[in-house]
Amino acid sequence: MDYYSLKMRASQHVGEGENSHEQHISGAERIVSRDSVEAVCTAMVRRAMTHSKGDPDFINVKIEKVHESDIQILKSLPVTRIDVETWQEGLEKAFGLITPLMALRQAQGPCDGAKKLKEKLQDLLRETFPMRGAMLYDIATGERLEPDHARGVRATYMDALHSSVVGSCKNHFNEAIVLATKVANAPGMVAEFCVSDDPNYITGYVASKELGYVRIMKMKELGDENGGRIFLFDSRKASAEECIEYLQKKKVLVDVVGRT
Ligand code: PML
Repeated sequence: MDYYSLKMRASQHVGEGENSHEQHISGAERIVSRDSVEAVCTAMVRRAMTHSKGDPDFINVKIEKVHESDIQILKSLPVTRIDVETWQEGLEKAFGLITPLMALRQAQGPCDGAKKLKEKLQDLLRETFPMRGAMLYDIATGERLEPDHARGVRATYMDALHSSVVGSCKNHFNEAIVLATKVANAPGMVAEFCVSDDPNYITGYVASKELGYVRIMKMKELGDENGGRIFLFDSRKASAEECIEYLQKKKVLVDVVGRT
């Protein structure tokens, strides 16, 4: 059976003169069978036209045929959740899960190693706020590996297997578990750290093949527009090119099992 990849992005023109630019409003992507293409396309346009960020000036929908033999099927990462009282506590939990994985990098002093890594991670997270895509950070060298630092790296060409729902609203969890599963399977990937950039969505996650998908129910203050993704990568295990090629080109369908 042949599949089709559908991608939608909508933007709005903001500013005047030299300061004018296109601002992202909404985006979505699916990989579906031929008979769902029309309905999914309609739902994507509806999503773009009804977004809380405002009316789009520009909607781009791209539809491409995908051969079944080019698709990799993955089982979703196991999901666990951590409930916290405050977003500060949530961030602490996330840092606590991720820093030991970064510590593989180099011999850190036993006392201040974890503290330094946490500070590093906090700095990196701040750097992701203005980026559209994710940061690709090499834990072996401490370097950022995105070809374009302002844009970052985007994981794309993925969907949930057997997903028949044609929703016009974004479902953060459903989209994130698919993305995180693809990312965790990329060559050389160590872990992912994600804080949503939706001001109305405060749940975030950390994920890796070893950790699974760990939902942390509060990771920022409600109303805060800042969010971002860090892909922690190990250049001793794969090349950045291989990893980026997989994230941006490989077609993946994720068999999503369970939810917490
Ligand atoms: C996003 O879509 O903005 C990121 C969502 C991250 C958390 C999803 C969840 O597990 O609820």
